Amino acid sequence: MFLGFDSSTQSLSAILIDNDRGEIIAEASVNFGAELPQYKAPSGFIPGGANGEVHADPMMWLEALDLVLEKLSGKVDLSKVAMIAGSGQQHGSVYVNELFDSIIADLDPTSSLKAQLSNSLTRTTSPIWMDTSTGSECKEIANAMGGDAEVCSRSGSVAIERFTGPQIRKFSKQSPKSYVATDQVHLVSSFIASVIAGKSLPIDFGDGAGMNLLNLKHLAWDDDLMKATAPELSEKLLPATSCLKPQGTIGSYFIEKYGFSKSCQVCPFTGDNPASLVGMGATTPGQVVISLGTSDTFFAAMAEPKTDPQGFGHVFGNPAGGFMSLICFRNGSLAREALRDELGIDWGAFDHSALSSSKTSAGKNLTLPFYGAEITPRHDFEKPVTEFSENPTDALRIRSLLEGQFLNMRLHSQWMGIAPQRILLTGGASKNDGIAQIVADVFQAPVERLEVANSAALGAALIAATAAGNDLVKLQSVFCKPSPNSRIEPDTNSASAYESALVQFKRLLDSRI
Ligand code: ADP
Ligand code: XUL
Repeated sequence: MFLGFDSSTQSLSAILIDNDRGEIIAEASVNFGAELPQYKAPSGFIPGGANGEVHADPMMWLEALDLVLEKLSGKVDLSKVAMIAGSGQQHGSVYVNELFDSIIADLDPTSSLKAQLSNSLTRTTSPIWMDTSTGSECKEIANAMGGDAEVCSRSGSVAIERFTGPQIRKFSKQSPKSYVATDQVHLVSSFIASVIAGKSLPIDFGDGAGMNLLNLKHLAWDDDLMKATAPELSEKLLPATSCLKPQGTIGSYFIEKYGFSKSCQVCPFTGDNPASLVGMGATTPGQVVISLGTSDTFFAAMAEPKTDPQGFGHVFGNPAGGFMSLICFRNGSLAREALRDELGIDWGAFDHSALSSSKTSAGKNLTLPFYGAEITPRHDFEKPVTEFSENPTDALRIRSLLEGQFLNMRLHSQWMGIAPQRILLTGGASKNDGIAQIVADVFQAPVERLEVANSAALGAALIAATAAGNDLVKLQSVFCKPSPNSRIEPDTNSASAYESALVQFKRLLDSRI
């Protein structure tokens, strides 16, 4: 059996698969806001950060790891797990001191991870992907490198606020003593993987490419980028590797406490988007995935790295080899939730009744769908900007917000030059047929959902199975099946309405940024 974890923005989930039976054996999940309210992070991050800072508490992730394993070991015998892999929300960084490695090597199963690891950090909270506070550090890194084009050609992205390099730079400037005391900088993914393995594990190529530090040509940390980022950074990073390379066996804490076998191995964890690419069965070029999670992302596998001339898109490592392109939109589920809450309705009403009753207004009313700072395009919006040609009823506001989100996605993915033949939809909001219909109509392509909703955790389980010698293509043909009757065809009658809406959307956007 193979176990995959996904430590995302709002939850930690695990999926256990049995390869011989071609089945998911068990799933478990911990929602940070609902189940760990003591961290005062209802959406997984600490609200109210100053100047665009968005941090989360790594102890919350560790407490969730104990909790998810408690749930899972109550359901199944974990001694049959041969390999573990996982994924984490990308870009977030954890700063550990020189005690970390010795603590994780010798964890006491009668105590908790949180109790034993609370003294192992040099920075008590972790900046996560929603953080937009490092504008000046991005400029400094780009200047030191001779411009953004150079940063992009080496790392696959221009220097971006949420990426780990600029975040490390900010920490090294603001808290130089704590930075010097930092023994290693981990990503969310490598931090959790290390705790499970009982030793510090390297960062993988998929997630490492989200740091502005990995040279994509050499698949190794880039000396000049490290120097431009922070002093002695090379000493604080293990050499990057593939998430398909097992790194040794699981720590004794997990054997004794949750019943894993001594021979269970652990792979380096990857990012949630690369893992999702695997879990959606989209690791070969030609398919587009749209993930509607806390962030909305648009991604596709590609053979050669192709960079976004506007600087919003990114190139990450594809766990199956090669690369993937990705665009991330910060105002995803949280923007949809904000309107849903303002209107005081549930998801059912938001999706079904509102969208079916407003069909004739497709593309007629514009919304720039941003409730806060956006990263694609980069701008500090405060609230949505609207331009309605009709009376803004609740139903029209919902339709227009969603159309705005997908028009913005269509506009900013044009550089990839992909005319999607089929869009694979995943993430929390993907189960809604009304939302899926708007995706199909705006892109004029059929939309499919897979049987398994949590594509990142499933992808991680498939990575574990592949690392143990199984064939990924075969695994994907078994585990990544479209859910029956989930296909939504585009309404071709709306094609021209959305062509002109795209032009109008761009005009409105350009007038505000
Ligand atoms: P992440 O992996 O980023 O933590 P998920 O893919 O689990 O996120 O999605 C979580 C989000 O999905 C929540 O913010 C919630 O608003 C949204 N969500 C959950 N259920 C629905 C639904 N039925 N319709 C629309 N959105 C939903
Ligand atoms: C990708 C990004 C987000 C996070 C959280 O660049 O910032 O999608 O991975 O899911």
